[in-house]
Amino acid sequence: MTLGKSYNILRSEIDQLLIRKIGISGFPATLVEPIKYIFVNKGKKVRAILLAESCTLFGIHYTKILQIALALECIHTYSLIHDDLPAMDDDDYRRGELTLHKKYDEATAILVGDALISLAFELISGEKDLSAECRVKLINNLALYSGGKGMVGGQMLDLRLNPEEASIESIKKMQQMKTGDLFCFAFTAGPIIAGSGSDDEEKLFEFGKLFGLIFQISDDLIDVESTLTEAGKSVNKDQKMDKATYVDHYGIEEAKKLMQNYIKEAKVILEKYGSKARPLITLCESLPNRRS
Ligand code: GRG
Repeated sequence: MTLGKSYNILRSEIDQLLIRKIGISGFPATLVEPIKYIFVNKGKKVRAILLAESCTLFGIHYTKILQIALALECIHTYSLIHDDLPAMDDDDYRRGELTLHKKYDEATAILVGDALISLAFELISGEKDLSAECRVKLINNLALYSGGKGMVGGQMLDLRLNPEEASIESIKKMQQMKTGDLFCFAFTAGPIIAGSGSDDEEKLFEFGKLFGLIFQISDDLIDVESTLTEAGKSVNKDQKMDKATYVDHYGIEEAKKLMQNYIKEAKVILEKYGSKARPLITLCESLPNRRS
């Protein structure tokens, strides 16, 4: 994924803002330290970048939306912390280091996740540069996209989906909720902050859904291709855990074709934004080649 140096400043500013905010949050040191451990200099911060690019479409500079972008990364990070817990995926490593519950303990991991959820809503509600109406809309969207109707609901469907019986419609729905909905928040934030109207919101919502599917397929492909054995057979974590994925359902080559079709569809949606959409198009096109 082309998320190289051009976005390093944004990533670093998100990290610095988090450090400042938790420094004055009144959180005990026993929360501050693990939050920094899992967040600072970790992860691609792709959702923050996409939110910034959604704002670019409407001529809004990223420095104006840092607090909203940080809120989104807080929600995403909480989801990964909780996803790694023994009751869910039971993972030992995340972002190249020990998962939070392995580095600290399960109670800390649960509470850090909880604190990040509340912090996200505190950040948006406290963004004084945005109108009250805009803040409420963003808060409402983040609650919907990250909650039972969105990411959390998708995670629940995922836990219960039987890969042997799962239809492609049920896999698509689960992936869109689990992974796609946070992207939808990122992409619809631009038109909401710009106050550009429901047509742009709807278009970028559709774009977010497609981006989520492309991202998820590329994620599945990273999993499968990084675990291919010499005999050409793959047993990855999702298969071991009986998870339903696109790649499992279609096979590697068909999944790749599907991903290219989604990219074409996604690019059509961006046509109306002309050259301002170039960075988003480049990001989309780079997804099939990403390795992390
Ligand atoms: C536990 C409430 C709850 C939700 C978990 C998103 C999620 C829902 C679980 C993660 C499972 C997973 C690996 C999904 C694939 C797509 C995805 C979200 C990958 C990780 O996102 P990246 O690549 O991670 O943006 P970084 O570390 O770069 O932030």
